[in-house]
Amino acid sequence: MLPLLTRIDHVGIACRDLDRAIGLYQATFGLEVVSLEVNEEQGVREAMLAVGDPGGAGAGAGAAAAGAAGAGPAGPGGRPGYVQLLEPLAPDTPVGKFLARRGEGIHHVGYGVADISEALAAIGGTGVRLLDERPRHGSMGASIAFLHPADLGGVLTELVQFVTPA
Ligand code: CMX
Ligand code: CO
Repeated sequence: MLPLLTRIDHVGIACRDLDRAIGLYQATFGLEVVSLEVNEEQGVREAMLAVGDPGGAGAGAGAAAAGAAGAGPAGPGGRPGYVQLLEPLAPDTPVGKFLARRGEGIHHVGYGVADISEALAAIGGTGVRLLDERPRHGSMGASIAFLHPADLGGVLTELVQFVTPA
């Protein structure tokens, strides 16, 4: 069996105050925000901060896009790793419930896959429960899907297929 996971894409971190968390990661590590989005479907306001060179000259969203297109010294697939900071839009959302139950901290790990539909079919065949039967819309235009933490040693796991801009 081929390895389905191509790389570690991001670590998802639940926080109560996104702006404060961004400030902490900037002040402590000098990381830069390359994407700031609201994802209503996932119930979050979120920031992606690139770890490593986001793809060459300059920084910011443009550099991240260049990295995503394969122009920079990023990982396989041309995308750097990220810290994903997640603030819930409401208490009754995955991150809102997580904060109430466990407090701030690591919420999930996102792994790169080459073909998310194929990966879901293969993983579903192992008996691990899919939280998403079909891919959903994730940050920076990616296709994402989640796997149940109870079947993966308590780790909420996300698959990420980054769609290279045309
Ligand atoms: N990691 C590990 N375990 C988790 C978890 C997490 N992030 N979130 C919840 N759980 C556990 C709880 O601890 C609890 O376990 P116990 O019953 O053993 O105590 C159990 O799951 C149920 O907890 P819950 O609060 O009732 O949560 P739900 O069952 O309603 O939902 C989950 C849990 C994982 C199915 C839901 O959060 C989900 O569908 N997540 C996927 C979507 C998501 O997280 N989106 C936000 C991120 C978006 C992005 O990355 O772009
Ligand atoms: Co994520």
